[in-house]
Amino acid sequence: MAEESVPNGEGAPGPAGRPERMPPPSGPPRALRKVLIANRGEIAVRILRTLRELGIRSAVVYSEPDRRGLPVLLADEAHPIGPAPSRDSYLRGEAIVRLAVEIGADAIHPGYGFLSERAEFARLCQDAGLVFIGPSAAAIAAMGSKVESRRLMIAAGVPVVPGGQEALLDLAAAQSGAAEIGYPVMLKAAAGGGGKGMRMVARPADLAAAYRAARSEAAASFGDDAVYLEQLIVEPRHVEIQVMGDLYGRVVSLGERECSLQRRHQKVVEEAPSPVVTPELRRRMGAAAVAAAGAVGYSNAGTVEFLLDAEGRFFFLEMNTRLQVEHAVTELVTGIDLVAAQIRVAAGEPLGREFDDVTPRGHAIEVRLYAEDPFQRFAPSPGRIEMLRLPEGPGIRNDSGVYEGSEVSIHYDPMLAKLSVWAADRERALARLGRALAELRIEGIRTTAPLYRALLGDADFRAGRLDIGMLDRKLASGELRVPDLPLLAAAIAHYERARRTTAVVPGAVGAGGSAAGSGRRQRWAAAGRREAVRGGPWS
Ligand code: MV4
Repeated sequence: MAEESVPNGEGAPGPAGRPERMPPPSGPPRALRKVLIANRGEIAVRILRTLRELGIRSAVVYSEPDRRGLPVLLADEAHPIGPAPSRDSYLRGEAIVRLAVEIGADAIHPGYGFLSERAEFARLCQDAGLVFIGPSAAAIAAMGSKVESRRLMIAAGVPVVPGGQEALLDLAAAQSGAAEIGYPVMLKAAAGGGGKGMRMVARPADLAAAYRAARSEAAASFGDDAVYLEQLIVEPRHVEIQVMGDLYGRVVSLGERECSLQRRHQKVVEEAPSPVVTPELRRRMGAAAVAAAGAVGYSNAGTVEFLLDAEGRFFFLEMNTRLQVEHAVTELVTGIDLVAAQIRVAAGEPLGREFDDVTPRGHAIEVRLYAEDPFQRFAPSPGRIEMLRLPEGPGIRNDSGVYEGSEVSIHYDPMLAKLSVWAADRERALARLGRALAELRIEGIRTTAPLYRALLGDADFRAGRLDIGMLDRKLASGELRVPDLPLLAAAIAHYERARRTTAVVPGAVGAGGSAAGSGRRQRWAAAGRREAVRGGPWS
């Protein structure tokens, strides 16, 4: 895979036109002895783990409700940064930079979300003499604007979705533009991505209303109401390429992640490799991602998002200029510690030999555990985690930001933990995920774990037949029934109490209930019965 911006030959130019072995922009490698993590939850814990392995001292900031959080327990130092609202705590860029200087930190790791993709924050760090563990402020800014990044990608020869290169001046421009592209089209905010200010338009009669809606949503989300047009790609997959770049102009691809399983723009399951990406397609997408990164002089970890259509065509969507939630599946199939690589390249080390020829090995699947109730339309489920048993054993990785006794507040992202599995192939990874989910128990709050148990019984998911709309369609149609086990368990318990005194033997029903002839409902009933016997709520 190892698509590189700089061939190994002497003095070959990279796509950014810079010579190989360019001197680092800020002097020789700088030893990082202490790193401040400007984040919380599982990603703060993830970064802490690598810092300790590298022998680097760690510091975290925490908000008031996070004072007993897992990062505070695990870090070498923890510093209060303000009350619950993010803007008064984790988003206080200047205060965080000041603190870092005060405590003698050499660098700041922003994690994901919060300050991670704010070019001004990267600049603030640099101006204070701190290493920002991420790309340059210029690269963040260039990829932050959709129309700007599209223009750069077209110039770099990266395939983008057919459509306009300019923000639309008015409705008339939208009408002529849409007619030229051909319906259905997509209106998108020029300033930012992530699905905000985005409107699908099926036919000319719907354009005016969609145009107005997209503009006002773009204004509300980005403070900029400019929108532009793209052709709608129908039922594509979301496949993204992990890249890593050093400060000397070398960028490599670490292969793809399949992220099509999303619920309302929230990823829920990610895997590597994609079930449909061949080595040849991996090479082409990797080369496109490396060209995309090269076009903005990218360094550090980044992700290039593509839509992949049913004919195998792929189109650049946007570049995420940070470490992503789902980086773990790439780590599992490449054996590379992405956080360690981020720290090394930020310190000025060139990418090492392990980046020379990266080929995915085996198959990894990650599910995100959200504190949301899948039985109540994914309503937030805050509270105290009364009991927590995470799965263990072969091929399992937990990235959790919580422990038994943790209070889950409503102030932040509801993602508590990620459960990842690795196995030699996809079939075995699915089996391992099933086993892991069977071991998992969380009491006190509801989580999305039952959704993943249900997905494992879905023929399309098992076959790798995915697209970006699949999960929302299946949830809406009732085809993917998230079994209402708490109700079922309560009903069975009531029934048992009411009608008899003989003890129910838990062992009488097998896990998964695979006896011939037993239908799905019976299996769930069996599971519900076991649970009712134990008396615990469902995790
Ligand atoms: C699209 C698209 C179809 N056609 N653009 C959604 C979030 C933003 N990053 C881009 N998105 C999309 N852009 C065209 N021309 C479909 C989506 C889309 C999507 C993309 C990736 C992952 C999940 C998605 C869910 C709905 C829509």
